[in-house]
Amino acid sequence: MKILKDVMEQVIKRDPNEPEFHQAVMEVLESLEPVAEKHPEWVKAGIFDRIVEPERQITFRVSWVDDDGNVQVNRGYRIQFNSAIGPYKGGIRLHPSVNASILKFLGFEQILKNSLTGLPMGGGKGGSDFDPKGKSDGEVMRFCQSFMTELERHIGENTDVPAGDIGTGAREIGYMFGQYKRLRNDFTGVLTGKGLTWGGSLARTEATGYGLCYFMDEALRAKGKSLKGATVVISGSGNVAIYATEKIHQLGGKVVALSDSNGYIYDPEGIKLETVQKIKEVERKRISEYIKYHPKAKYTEGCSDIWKIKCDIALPCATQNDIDENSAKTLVANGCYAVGEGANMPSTPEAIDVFIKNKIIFAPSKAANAGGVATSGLEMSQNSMRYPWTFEEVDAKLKDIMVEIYKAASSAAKEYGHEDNLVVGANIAGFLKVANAMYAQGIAY
Ligand code: NDP
Ligand code: 2IT
Repeated sequence: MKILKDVMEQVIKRDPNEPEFHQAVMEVLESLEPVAEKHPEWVKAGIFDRIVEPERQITFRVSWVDDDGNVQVNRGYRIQFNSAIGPYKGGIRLHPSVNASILKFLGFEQILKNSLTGLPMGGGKGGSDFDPKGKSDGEVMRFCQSFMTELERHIGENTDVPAGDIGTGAREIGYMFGQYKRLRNDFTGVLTGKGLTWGGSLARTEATGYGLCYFMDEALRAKGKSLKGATVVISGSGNVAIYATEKIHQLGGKVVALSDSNGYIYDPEGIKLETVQKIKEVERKRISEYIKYHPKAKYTEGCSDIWKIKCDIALPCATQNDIDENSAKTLVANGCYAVGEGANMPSTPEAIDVFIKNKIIFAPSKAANAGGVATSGLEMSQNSMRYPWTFEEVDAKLKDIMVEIYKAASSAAKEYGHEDNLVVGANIAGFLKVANAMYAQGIAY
């Protein structure tokens, strides 16, 4: 459709050096063609032109002093992408690869993901090219404090509520929250993923991984399949991968491989999660350590060959563009029948084509990993009420939300003529609510 092609061209022209952002926008715009045809009033009101441009993009200097007394300078970002249905909401990524392209792709995806949760949250994302790996606790603390010294003025419980992402876990959220409170003298739910004794929600730590499994459980059931007895390969060994592994095991599947950016472990008897948690959550070491505890398991340098391991279900839970066309073909050739994206945009567009053409049950990230931000939304509710729910209450709500997201995505796919295509379904279902709100609120912003 010409209008959507024009929007895409404008995006590329405006920021020619942002390939990840282009990739995310292209996929969504392609899905939205039938919506644009049905809603000429949205085309006329420039909804498509406006949704691809962040409402506000903040870049700032983060200077801090390392343990040797040297001054270090990083770049901080916050992309406040869309506030049509609620305050900006999305994680903070701390990784040396962070740049505007990556954070804009993540912020853009977050708009539709947050809409899919059914909770009132707009889309945003932030981060820095700071690498927490190998830094002391003191260095991480000083970085986080400096980062928040600037970010503080741009966020707030009704404005923008950041959370964790790659490199930002409970430790970093703690240091950032402490600094926010110090500067503002205000104890509010300005961040999610907080500690349980200071406003955090039970089950937030587990939520993304658990939610992914609840979504897959539902998607598999709809096709007469089940997680029970399934062999599962998961990439990554961070927050999402760990709790996806835990839930897969609870639901009767077997996870046989995990990775980090250096390599992967293969344990055909099933990954021993306590060992992974000790290595990753307590000691902050590399996944290669696993074979010291379980010598029958195998470690391989380099992470991309993990997709050569024969499996029924693949759950990429590390980072973007982790599964390319060749890996997708290998997975399919080895009999894999379902792929659930725990990470954001872990499959390249060519890989997605392979999955769709081969009728693989393909659960796209903005639907499948929405459990994390959904539970952040539940943390915000509990903060507003000043009343915490039990683990069981939060977990039950998370499960309901994931089932509803599956239903919304699969029925939108069917309604718009793409039955079983959850990529199209999730994009449309997420978009409709945001477009309606933008239209109702008029043109500015
Ligand atoms: P963590 O920092 O806890 O773990 C990240 C994992 O991915 C690590 O094992 C890391 O390995 C690996 N990884 C990161 N970058 C690369 C890379 N460039 N190449 C290979 N491996 C890499 O992050 P999370 O588990 O929180 O996040 C994982 C994914 O899930 C991300 O895409 C994130 O955006 C997404 N996500 C997270 C949510 C959350 O609630 N935390 C919610 C929804 C999505 P290494 O240690 O070697 O870097
Ligand atoms: O990508 C994501 O959805 C997250 N990193 C979680 C964001 C959040 O606000 O909980």
